[in-house]
Amino acid sequence: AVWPLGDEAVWKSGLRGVHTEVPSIAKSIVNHVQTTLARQAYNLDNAGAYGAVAHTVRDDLIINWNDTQMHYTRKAPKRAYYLSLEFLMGRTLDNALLNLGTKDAYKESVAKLGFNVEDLIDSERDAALGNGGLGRLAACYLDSSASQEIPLWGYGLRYEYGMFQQLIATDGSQLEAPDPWLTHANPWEIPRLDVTYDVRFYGHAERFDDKNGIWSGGQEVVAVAYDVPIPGYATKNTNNIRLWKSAPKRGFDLNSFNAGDYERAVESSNSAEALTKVLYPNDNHMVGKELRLKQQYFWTAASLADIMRRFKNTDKPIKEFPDLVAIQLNDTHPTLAIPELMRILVDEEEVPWKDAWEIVTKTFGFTNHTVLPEALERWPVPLFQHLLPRHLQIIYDIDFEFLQAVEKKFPGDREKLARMSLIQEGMPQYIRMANLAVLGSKKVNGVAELHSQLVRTTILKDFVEFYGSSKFGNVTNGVTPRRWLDQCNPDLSNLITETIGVPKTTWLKDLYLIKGILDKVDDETFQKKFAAVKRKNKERLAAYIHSTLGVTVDASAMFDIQVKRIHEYKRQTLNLLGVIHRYLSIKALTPEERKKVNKRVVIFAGKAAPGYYIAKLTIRLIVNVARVINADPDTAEYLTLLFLPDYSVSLAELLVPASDISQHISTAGTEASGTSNMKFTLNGGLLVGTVDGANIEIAEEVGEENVFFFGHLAATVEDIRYQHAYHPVPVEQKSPALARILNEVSSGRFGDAHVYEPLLNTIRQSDYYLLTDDFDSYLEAQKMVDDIYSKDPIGWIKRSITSVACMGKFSSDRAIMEYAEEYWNIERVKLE
Ligand code: B1N
Repeated sequence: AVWPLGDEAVWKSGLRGVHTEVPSIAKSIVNHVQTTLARQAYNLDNAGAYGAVAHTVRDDLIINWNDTQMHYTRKAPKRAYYLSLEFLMGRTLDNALLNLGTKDAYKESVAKLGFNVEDLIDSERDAALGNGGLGRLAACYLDSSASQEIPLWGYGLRYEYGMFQQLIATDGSQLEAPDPWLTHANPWEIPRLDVTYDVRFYGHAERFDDKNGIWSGGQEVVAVAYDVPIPGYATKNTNNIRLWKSAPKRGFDLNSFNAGDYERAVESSNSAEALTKVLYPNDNHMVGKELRLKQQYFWTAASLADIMRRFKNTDKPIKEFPDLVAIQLNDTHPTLAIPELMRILVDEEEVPWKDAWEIVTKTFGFTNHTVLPEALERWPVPLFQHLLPRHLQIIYDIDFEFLQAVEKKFPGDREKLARMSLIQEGMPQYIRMANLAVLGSKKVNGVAELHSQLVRTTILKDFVEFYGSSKFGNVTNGVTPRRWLDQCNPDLSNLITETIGVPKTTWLKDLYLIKGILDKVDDETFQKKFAAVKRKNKERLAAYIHSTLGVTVDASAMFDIQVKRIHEYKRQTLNLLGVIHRYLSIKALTPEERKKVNKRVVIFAGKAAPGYYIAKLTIRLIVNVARVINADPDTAEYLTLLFLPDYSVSLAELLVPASDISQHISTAGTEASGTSNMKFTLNGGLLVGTVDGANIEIAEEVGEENVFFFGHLAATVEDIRYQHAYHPVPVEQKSPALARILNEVSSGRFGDAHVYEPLLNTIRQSDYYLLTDDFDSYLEAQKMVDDIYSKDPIGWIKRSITSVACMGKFSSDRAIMEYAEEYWNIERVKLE
């Protein structure tokens, strides 16, 4: 190609590549201290040094980002877009250095400037733009798309406040503090103040006979783009997450300003900016707030406008849109993209309705992440009508045509029509977002085999009968082995590399290769090295616990970890009641008998949604039980219970490599997949779990004998709930052990007798999550764990090695390639 601008030689002499050598890295860091930060060696602390290093790495990322995006534009391949309201990124510096392959060079450069690179890495604040698994999955998928050279962009919101910070009050209850993560500039984003779109709310909608329409008036808000580069591992390919910030359309209302009404003038600008202020802190639970619906529309409208603009730059006819664009909906949160694309096509591009619907249904894919009824999104029609009047018309038109087709296929089945309609009848009516997402998508998938099966046979059963089963698939979740093995557990990563004789840059992108360590499962030297890595990781965690909680834990004890959002379906209470049982059992032993007890450190962490009363009570009970247990000299040597405050991605990176066992004990059929189960197993921790979500597939891979399963199966849960309702059996009869423990809590043994009654009553009364039914079986599984861990330590190490070796399937690279090949029809586009 001809050089586009000015003197080619001058341009080229100014361009440079990514920093790889110590002198140039050090020089760039000094340069950023001097100019970007306007500081000097005389007043530079760790935070300042972190800033300068981050800016140097940012430059590297931007160089690869530019080259990648230029390459994608030139090649004009089909691209995928991952629409997610959450991207739970955690820290960036360490990950960027490892993916770029420049960590050693940076370490040396930073040392030459008088700093320690690990300290700088630790001074970074997490980007916590997500609640839990769903948001972290999006982050893993972006890492995998870049690493596997798949042309994919993420689209999300640039929340000014991410997930709240969790504090624990003296009485043990959770307090929430805001997370102002952007107060110190964020070096990992590139503001694109020139990339903006106007987004309309409210106003007036007209609809014509051809089902096209006009939407006017109302309020307009501006979406401003911020780009976050996502470096692939051992490749130059660097993908993008585009996050939207809301801004007022005109700084403020000039009329009010001139009239001297300053307050009115800034009011409208405040309401525009409020849109992207804060992440909703609910996991697996819908909150029907207008502001949330506004966030969803603002984000989908801006993203689609941006996608459409990029498509139009290719000069292809609009009917070829699905040949160049695949859009994946991360749960129903972005479902408004379906009527919005219809609106753009029909109202703005003047595409006939039928053709537009064909384009839409070839473009979207929908991933469902939960079957919990309280999490399924439904919006009241009156609210929707007020905010998005044109979209409501479009939804009614889609619904009308769809119901005609259903009636044709299943004549006279009125109940079926009522169940499948986009509109749920009632006062008020509701719009069912999952139904809309199914109608508007080419394919629908769940996130683990059991979950996808439940989706097909329960919440979407009617749709499977209507469309046929080929529209409904499964893509089992995965996690990125870069962050969740190499970065968080470098010693294990190095041990794997030296053992299998394959370069790290190869096996970290083809995780099945770690099977190679299986050859050494009986090798004593290897076993010792493997065990030493685990021990060191436990000591690292023990040091953290000592420095944050002031508690000394014994790293030779078994580390038993349950970390995830606090939710009744995840049954942290089951674990806690098990701990109380353990405590009382140890206490009942003679000092001599106690010496045979398997020592345990039981660790909980996780946040409760601020409005979730029972979840908050659970935290309070854990903290107060811990107080009693940890102060008891009879049991101190054998049992420690801890609640670590403010769980985060960074804290997970410390916990995941340090578990001997971890708990994934949801009532069967409730946890769609789980992803921390994969992380813990990949790092050599064994699972105590129910036959649920991805636990099942992990057991299939590592061998059922290496997973401690317990509890009722998903198929029987419904029947048991029916029994609870119509033939209730008191706890005393079903599980005397459990009844005794509940009574101990009620008696005030752990303080605040009356406070915990509402929590205890969820178990004594309807027991929706089947704690009484699963308790005894849980204790048995835990007994197995104790026996094997204390009586057969070599056997335990072998189980652990075998587990790690068999985790190849759970790389998010495998998952992203399944989406690329089977859902998006997209190929790799490698940047040379
Ligand atoms: O998505 C993860 C799964 O591994 C987990 O099992 C699943 O619970 C989680 C509404 C959700 N499902 N639904 C949500 C989050 C926020 C929100 O506002 C629902 N999160 C999951 C990844 O597939």
